[in-house]
This record gives sequence, C-alpha cells and structure tokens, in this order.
Amino acid sequence: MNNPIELPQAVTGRHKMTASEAFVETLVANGVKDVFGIVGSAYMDALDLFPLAGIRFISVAHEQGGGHMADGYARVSGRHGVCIAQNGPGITNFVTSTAAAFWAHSPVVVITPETGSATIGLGGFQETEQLPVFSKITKYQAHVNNRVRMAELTARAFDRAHLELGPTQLNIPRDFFYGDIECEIPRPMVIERGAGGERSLDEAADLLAGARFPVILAGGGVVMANGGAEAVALAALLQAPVCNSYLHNDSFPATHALWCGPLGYQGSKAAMKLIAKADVVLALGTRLGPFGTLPQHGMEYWPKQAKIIQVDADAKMLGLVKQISVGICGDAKAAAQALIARLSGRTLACHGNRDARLAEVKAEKTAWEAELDGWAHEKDAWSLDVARDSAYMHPRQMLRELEKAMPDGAMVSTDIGNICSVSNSYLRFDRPRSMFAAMSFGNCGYAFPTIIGAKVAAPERPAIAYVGDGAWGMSFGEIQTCVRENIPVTAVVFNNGQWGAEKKNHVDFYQNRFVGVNLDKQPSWAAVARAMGAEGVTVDKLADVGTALRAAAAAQRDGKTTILEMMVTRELGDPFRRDALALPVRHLAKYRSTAADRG
Ligand SMILES: Cc1ncc(C[n+]2csc(CCOP(=O)(O)OP(=O)(O)O)c2C)c(N)n1
Ligand SMILES: [Mg+2]
Repeated sequence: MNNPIELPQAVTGRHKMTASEAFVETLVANGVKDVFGIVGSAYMDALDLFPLAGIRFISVAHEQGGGHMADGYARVSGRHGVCIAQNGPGITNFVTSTAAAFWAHSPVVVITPETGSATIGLGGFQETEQLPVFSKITKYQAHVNNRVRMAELTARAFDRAHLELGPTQLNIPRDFFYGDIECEIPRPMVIERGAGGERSLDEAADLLAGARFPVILAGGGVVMANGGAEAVALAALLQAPVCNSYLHNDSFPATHALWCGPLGYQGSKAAMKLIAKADVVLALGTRLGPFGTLPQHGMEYWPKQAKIIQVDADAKMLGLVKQISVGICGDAKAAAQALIARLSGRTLACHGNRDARLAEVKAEKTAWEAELDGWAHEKDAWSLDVARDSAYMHPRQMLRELEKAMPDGAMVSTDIGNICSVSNSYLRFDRPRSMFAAMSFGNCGYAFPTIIGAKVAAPERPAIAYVGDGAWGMSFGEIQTCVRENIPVTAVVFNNGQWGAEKKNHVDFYQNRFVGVNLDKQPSWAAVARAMGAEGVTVDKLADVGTALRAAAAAQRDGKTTILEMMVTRELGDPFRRDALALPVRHLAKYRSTAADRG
C-alpha cells in the first residue's frame, strides 16, 4: 500500500465490547473519518457511535450517489472511501456505484447490512441475497457469519480494498451488530508493493537503452502509486515524450515539455502521432484497456511493430489486451525508480537523436494546439445544420473557455456524454489526483456525486463536475447533499436538450430517426438549483463562461454550491465507437423502410 494512513486512536488490547463497538473501532483503526449513506434501522446501533468515534456520517440523497462519493473520496485521497445503507433496497442502490468503483480501481468499502440471520430465506422485509449481486464487481466479499468475527472481517475488507485496488463488500446480518464479544481490534495491514522481478526490469532497461524513439504511456497506476515525480524523472532521463492513458490526464504534468496529452477518444493528435513513431513503449501503470487505444481522428496510431514494456500492479493485466515484450508486475513508482537506477549512467541510443526527437514533440504539440484553437465547431452535416440558426454556444468553444478559466489545483470529474467526451481535449492538469472520469463502467450520473466525495476529502481544492443535461437529470438530487452537508462544489451542466452521445448514433447509423433522445420540456436547471438552495446561473455567451466559472469556484470558499447551466447548440462531436454499431439490415417488409439499403 502506498498511502500510509496516520494510525488513529482505536482501542488496543483484548476487550469485552459489543459487535457494534468492534465494528466502529475497526473503522477508527483504519482512519475512517467520513462515511456516505442513507440512514437505516439495520445499522442504527453502530451509527449511534459514529459521533463519539469521530466519524462524520454524510447523509446523501440516493445510495448510488453515496457510493460514487466514496469513490471520489478514495480517488482523491488514496484512502478508503466508505458507504453504508439499509439492507435490501438501500444495498441494491449501491450496485452501479460499486461497478463504477471497480473499474476506477478505487479502494471503496461497501458496507451492506443484511436481513437478520434468524429469518433469512423466509422472504421477510427488505430481503435479497446481497452477496451474489456484488460478486463480480468487488475484489473481495466478507460475510460476517458470526458476531465474534466482526472486527476481523471488517479489518479484512479494508485491507483487501488496498491490496487488490478495488471495492470490497462487508456484509453483516443486522442482528450481528448486537451482543457482547471479546476481541482485539486488528491493525491495518500495510503491504508494500515492489518494483517487479529483477529479470524483467533488466530486460526492460535493455530495451529502453537501445530504443531510438521511446515513448512513455503514463496510466492511472502512476497516480495511485504516487509515482508522479518518478515518471517525470524517467521521462527526463530518456528525454522521451509522455502520453496520458485514456481518462488519466493527470498522470503527467501538462506543463512539462515532454507531455503530449491523452491517447484515446477525443484525445490529443500530438500524443497519437508521436506514439505511432515509437520503437519502444513503456506502458507505466496501465492495463492498456480496450477502449484506451481505439483509433481516433481517423488514425490507427498504436505502434504494432514496437516493443511494449508493460508495468501493472495486477499481474493478470499484463499482456491481457495488447501484446507485450516485457511484463513487469510491480508498483509504478517503484518500477520507475528501478528503471532509473538501471539506466542512469548508461549510454542511451535515444540520446543520439535527442534534439531531432524533441523538435518533433514540440512541432506536433504546436500543431495540435493550433488545430484546437481553430476548431470552433463540429463540421459534419448534422452539426452545421443545427448550429446554423442557434443562438447558443458551440460546445468546443465553451470548453476552451472553461479550460482557460480553470482555477489552480482544480479537481474535475467528467460524466459520460458527447460534450464531456469532447472535453478530453481541453482538460490539462499539473498535479495528480485531479481528474475523475467515469471510467470503463461509463455510467451516466457519475460525475456530480463523485466530485462531492472528492471535495469532502480535499476541501481546500476547487471541485468541478462536467455533466451533460441528460446525466444531470439522473444526479442533480445530490444538490441536497451539498446544501445540507455544506459541501460546496461547482457543476457545469451542458444543456444541449438531448441525450447527445446516443443521438449521434441515430444520426450516423439510423438516418436521424430519433427515438427517446430529445430532452424536451426540461426545466431551467439553474432555477431548479436555486429552488434547492444552491446558486444557479445560466450562461449563453462565450464571453461569460470564464467569469462564471471563476466566480463559482471562488464561491466554494464561501460554502456555496453553484450550478452553471451552459446553453449550447445541438451539434455533436465524433462518436465514442463506430466499431460497435452496424448499418441497419431489415428483412421483414414491415421494417424495410428503416433498412440502410432500401431501394
Ligand atoms: C446509466 C446510463 N444510462 C444510459 C447510458 C447510455 N448513454 C451513454 S451517453 C448517453 C447520453 C448522455 O447525454 P447527456 O448526459 O445529455 O450528454 P450529451 O451526450 O448530450 O453531451 C447515454 C444515454 C449510460 N452510459 N449510462
Ligand atoms: Mg445532453
């Protein structure tokens, strides 16, 4: 584990205590300060102890939001995020947030009080089997099968969340919170990860020493390992350009001369053009997920001939998606240090052509910035048509203005949607733990609750969520949490009046036959925000975007949550995946008119 927690004041030695006390003291031993959830009778005996244990219970609007908050909290702090709810429906509301945390590799402990052990199976109130539903979306499931094991199993759920880099479940039949036991509260286990095997590190160093165009692909593992400085040092040693892996724009500082930007959907052309030239790629702390290297901007950029060195803390990820030459099972920070040690003082082939390579890096970056500056709007027929008579802003220009006004140290979460995806080109960070995208699970409604959790863990940092209006309809209820619990954040809601990302598929594949994609008769989201006790501002002019964002971020210091409703045209950027859809084929006469080849 790379983020040692300062060990707090849990009771030491063997004591008589109730199972609730054992549970709460184990939370204390693990440094838990905040728990997200909705109150429920199932765990009331433990909840009663939270205030005296120094644990804040953050009462949310919906358990899914609470689960995402725990995720955001964990991602920004590197510490456990914790959520809890009522047995049955409270727990099933955690399913989506747990799946999202699974694919974000977040150490979230999902506490799931269960129906009473004496009546389980009888079909009583709020009963469902709670282990099967989470079996594929957690790294470990602890079931308290006897109250005497409360502390042991609670502690294990916390240890495994760090050890296995993902959510764990702690399932507790509700009657097991009651009754006396005698136990000792286990201390958290801090397992240090190493750099990887000596032989694979030697092989990797040899490959890098001989490389003429090495490129580093910095992934989320660099962030999770707190290995930012080591990634920078390794890049400097090799004088190698660095790409961010998809949705990890905070894995390498954007102000660094060697930074090239993100690969993948709506990523940086400079990054893609440069990695295409690589003869050796060091994939540092990335599983090389299937969506991370999808062709973009009409480019197949993955260098199929290059030697790939992959470093991942999870051995099962090595070579899973992309063929590799060397797999290193190790911590990204420790592996980078070990490679630096092996390469320092050696003759490196890439130093021979260093000036030419650096000139290429600079030229590609300059060209991409110029292209972005000139890319005021989308240019496909649909977009030109809908934007022509619109009084609203072009999404790309609005995103560029947000980028320019982004406050120092900002944390930004992004949702799933067309405009959020386009924002990938305009999100740059100088410090790790700054970008919290809805990762591979890709659920709409992720960004807003996630940034609320991040703000709880890092109250001094500006917290900003990018959310499409459709996803906002799913998640705006958590404004209540911001107001009630005094957690000031900013949500930037992109009002294009449509479920845009899906509408793009109708445009590209279904000849504009729209079903269920128009969000007509929406309320004014700014007015809704005001009615809920937050600030609400409607922005429809480009010139006002930066001022509005700066004011909203500043208002966080006064405890105010602001919803900025950005009025944008209905134009749509490139889709996420063209590969996953096909033109419609119809055989039945009734449906012939919808066939792509209708004559
Ligand atoms: C929970 C969930 N439901 C449905 C989807 C499918 N989906 C992906 S993107 C999208 C549209 C998002 O619309 P909006 O939030 O308005 O953003 P926009 O695309 O308009 O920018 C939908 C419905 C999803 N990813 N997650
Ligand atoms: Mg929309």
